Amino acid sequence: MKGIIETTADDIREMKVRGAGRIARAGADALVKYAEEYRGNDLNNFLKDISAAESTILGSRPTAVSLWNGVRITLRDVRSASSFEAARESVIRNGKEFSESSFRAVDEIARMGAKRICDGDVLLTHCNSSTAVGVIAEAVRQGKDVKVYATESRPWRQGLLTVRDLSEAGVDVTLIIDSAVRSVMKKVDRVFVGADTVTSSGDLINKVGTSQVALCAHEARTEFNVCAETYKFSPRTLAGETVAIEERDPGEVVSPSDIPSDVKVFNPVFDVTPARYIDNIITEIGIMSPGSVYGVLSSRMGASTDI
Ligand code: RI2
Repeated sequence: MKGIIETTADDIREMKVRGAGRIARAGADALVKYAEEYRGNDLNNFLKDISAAESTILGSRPTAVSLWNGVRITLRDVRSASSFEAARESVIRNGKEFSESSFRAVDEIARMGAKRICDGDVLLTHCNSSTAVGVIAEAVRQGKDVKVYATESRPWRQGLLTVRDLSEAGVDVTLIIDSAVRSVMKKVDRVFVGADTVTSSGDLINKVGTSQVALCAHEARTEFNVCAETYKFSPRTLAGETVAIEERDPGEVVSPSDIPSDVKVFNPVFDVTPARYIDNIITEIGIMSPGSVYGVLSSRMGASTDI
């Protein structure tokens, strides 16, 4: 039987658990459970095992830095611990703290982001971001009358989750296919999307199609907002790394029997929206321009590795 680490990595890889925030919490929670249930009391063995667990979790999906930050924060004190018990305690404490602060960040973003929505606004969102949905739901909870277009988001159709979430929150929501974005954009006042990763130069990596939504918004002079907890900011890009864009199985797009055998299928999961198409990044520490991401990352990296 697989243990909590392998099961969690499989669930993330197979998208049974999905969404950048959720996978980060799942990774942290799995490490907490692993530490709680660890049998043994030797520090060196624990460090070896927790490193293997870290690699397994991080090997599940490559793009969302939230997962990397969640794991890194959970394990930030483990390698400097002076005893097995201190090491184990640090994983449990830091992992729990990360998950709790992640939920708090989503709530704070909902509160701040909702202020940017005006009564009567027409909004658009892409894919299924719990953070962006939280902002819209909070505005409606405050009594604002809004209409929302939600994209289907092929191939996984996460838009169906979004319309269900918004409908349950009492929002007037219309589902559109991804290629209808430009057709409706002139009617839209504001776009709200989530984030998998935000780079040090303020570029956004989010569900494939986000960059097309941003281009359409730019053309129509519609405000484009990114809802992102700061653990979606990538310290790795500050150090020069580029973000790997996950490619998934062609079978997610089309059944092989429906196309000639010589046809290739390209299935990238995310794309890059350049900072110049982004008006606001709504975070739990405030609403900022993409140009401010560098400062947040560098000040935090300077003081500590805590994001
Ligand atoms: P929250 C999702 O990725 C989408 O790209 C979404 O915008 C992003 O995570 C953020 O989601 P996927 O797991 O953290 O569906 O805001 O590939 O829920």
